[in-house]
Amino acid sequence: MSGCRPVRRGEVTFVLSVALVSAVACGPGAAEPDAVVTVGHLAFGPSEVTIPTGGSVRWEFEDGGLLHQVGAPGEFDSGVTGAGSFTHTFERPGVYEYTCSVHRYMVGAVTVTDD
Ligand SMILES: [Cu+2]
Repeated sequence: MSGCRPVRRGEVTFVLSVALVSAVACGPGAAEPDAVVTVGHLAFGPSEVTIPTGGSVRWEFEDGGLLHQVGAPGEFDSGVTGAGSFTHTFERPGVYEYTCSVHRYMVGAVTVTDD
């Protein structure tokens, strides 16, 4: 019954494929951010967040389509948008103050700790 072996190999390959797909789905790209900031009502909420070095912040644009931008010169720039989200990973510790280029009074800060 030499036909049994190919079937077994096939099953093993299938299990490995599933494991690989799972690993990809749980990879860095799908990881939850360390902090989420809602861009709405002409403000950042919360306006200040603290994350570890290598952590990420996701800004979610939820202001009824009103255009906003999230950016710190030389650091990150979401572009002007009225929907969706923008995620940035902070590789160096420090305090990153950012604004909305459309509404300069919208200000926020990300503190990246040195842990
Ligand atoms: Cu704005």
